[in-house]
Amino acid sequence: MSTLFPALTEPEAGRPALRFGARSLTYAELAAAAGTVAARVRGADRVAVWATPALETAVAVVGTLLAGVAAVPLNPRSGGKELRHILSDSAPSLLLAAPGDELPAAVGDLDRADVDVRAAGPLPEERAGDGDPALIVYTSGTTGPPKGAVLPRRALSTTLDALADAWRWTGDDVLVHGLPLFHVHGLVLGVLGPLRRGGSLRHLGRFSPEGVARELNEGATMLFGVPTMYHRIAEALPGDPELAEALGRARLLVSGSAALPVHDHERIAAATGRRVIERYGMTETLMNTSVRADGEPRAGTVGVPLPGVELRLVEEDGTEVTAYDGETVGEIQVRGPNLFTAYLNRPDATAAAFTADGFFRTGDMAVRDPDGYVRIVGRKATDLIKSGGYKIGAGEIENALLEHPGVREAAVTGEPDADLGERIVAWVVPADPADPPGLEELAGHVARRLAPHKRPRVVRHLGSLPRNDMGKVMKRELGRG
Ligand code: MCA
Ligand code: AMP
Repeated sequence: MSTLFPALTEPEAGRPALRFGARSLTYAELAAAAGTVAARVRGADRVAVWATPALETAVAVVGTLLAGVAAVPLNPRSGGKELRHILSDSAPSLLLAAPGDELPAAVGDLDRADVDVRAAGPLPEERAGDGDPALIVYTSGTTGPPKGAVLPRRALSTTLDALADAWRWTGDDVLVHGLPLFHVHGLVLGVLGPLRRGGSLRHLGRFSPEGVARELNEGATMLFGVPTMYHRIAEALPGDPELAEALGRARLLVSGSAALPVHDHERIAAATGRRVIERYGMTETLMNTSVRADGEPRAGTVGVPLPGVELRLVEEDGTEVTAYDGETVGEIQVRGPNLFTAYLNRPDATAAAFTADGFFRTGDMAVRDPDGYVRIVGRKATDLIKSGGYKIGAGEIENALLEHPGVREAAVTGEPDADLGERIVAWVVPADPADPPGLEELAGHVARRLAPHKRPRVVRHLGSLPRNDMGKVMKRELGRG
C-alpha cells in the first residue's frame, strides 16, 4: 500500500501542477479538488470519466485514484455503439464530467457528477493495495468490440518510476503535449507521470506545432507525442525558425504509440540538432522499453528494456531468440509489474494473451541489436491498424460498415500514410452497384457508431472480395490490381 502521488501530501506553496490553456492548478489546489472528488466516489467499484482534454479530467482521475476506485476513461468522441459497449461492459456507478459537458444519449441514465476544479476538500489517505485496479482502458483487438484492460495501481507506479530512471525525469521537468486523455500515452504518461514526479504539465488542448514551440520557448523541458505529431513538426520546421529553436532547447523529445519514421527523425535532427527518443509500450503492458536519456538516440529503435521488465523474443515454434544479431526476428513477450491483470469480463482473451510462464504476447515482431537495443520490425496481426497512433481493429470497422444498408460485403486494411503512419481503407461490395455508398457517407457512418479516428479515409468499390477456399477474405490480394 503506497501513495501514487507523494507530491500531493504537504504540497509546496504555489507549486504548479497542471495547466490546460488559460486554466491551471497548483499542487495544493489539485489536492483540494481531487480530495473532493475522492470523497464523492469513495466506495464505488468503478467510475467513468468523460475524458476531454481539460483540467476536469485530470482532477477526476486523480481523485478517483486517491479514493482507491478504478477509473474508466471515455473518449468523448466515441460513437453510440462504442460508448454503449464500454458502459455496459464496465458498468460504472457514476460518470464524472466537466460542468457544461454535453453527454450523448448513449450514456443513458448513468448518474453524473460534475467536477469542480476549485472545490476544497481534505486529501484522503490512500488505502488501496498495489494490485487493486486503477484504470480500465479500452483497446481494440483484431475482431469484436474493444476490450477493457484492467491496470493495477502497481503497473502505474512501476512504469512511471522506470521512466523516471530512464529519462532522468524529475519534479523540475515541465512537460508539454496535446495528447488525448482516454489512452495510456496521454493519461498515464502525460498526466499521471508529471504528477507522480511532482513536476508539471502544460496541455495544449489540441496539438499544434505552434503550441509546442510556444511552451518549449516558455520553459517546458519535455515533449511527448505520437509520430503523426512529430511528422507535422518535421513538415513545419523549414518555415518556422522559432519551432527549431524551441525544440533545440528541450531536454527530452519523446515519441511513442507507433514507429517514428526514420525520415522524420532525421529531418528533426537536421533542423534542431536534437534527436527524438522512442519508447515502446502497449495499453496492456504500459511501458516496456525506451532509449535512455543517457543512451544513444538511434533512429528506428525503441531502446532497451526498462528496469523491472523482462523481455524476450520468441520464434513461431516457441524457441527463444538468443541472438543479439540485429537479424533474427521474434515476437516480443514481456513479464513484469508493469502488466495489466486481465481483460475485463474476458477470461478467454486474458488466458490467450499470456504464456504458461506468465509472459504477455505483444504480437509485435522485433530484432535485437548487439548492444541490446530492440528494433520493432512488424506486427503479427495484419488486422490491427495503427493510424495517428491509435490502434484500430479491422474487424470492428468491418462490422460497423456491414450495418450500413448500402454495404453488402466489407474488408478493411491499413495502407502506408506519410502523416498517419497507416490510413484506414474500406473495400466495399455495394448492395446496389449502381448507387455505391461514397467516402463521406461511410466515414460519417463509422464515426457516428465508433469514433472519428476509426473512420475510413479511402473507400474502394469492388464487384466481390477475394476469398480463399474457406471463404476467408484474402486481404493481401486487395490492392493488387
Ligand atoms: C472528421 N471528423 C469527424 C468526421 N471526420 N467527425 C465526425 N464524423 C466524421 N465523418 C473530425 C474529428 O472528430 C476531429 O474533430 C477532426 O475531424 C479531425 O479528426 P482526425 O482526422 O481524426 O484528426 P487528425 O488531424 O487526423 O488527428 C491526428 C492526431 C490524432 C492529432 C495525431 O490522431 C491523435 O490525437 N492521435 C493520438 C493517439 C494516441 O494518443 N494514441 C495513444 C494510444 P476536431 O477538429 O473537432 O478535433 S497507444 C498507447 O497509449 C500506448 C500505450 C503507447 O505506446 O503510447
Ligand atoms: P495500444 O494497444 O493502442 O496501446 O498500442 C500498442 C502498440 O503500439 C504496440 O503493440 C506497438 O505495436 C505500437 N507501438 C507503441 N510504441 C511504439 C514504438 N515506439 N514503435 C513502434 N510501435 C510502437
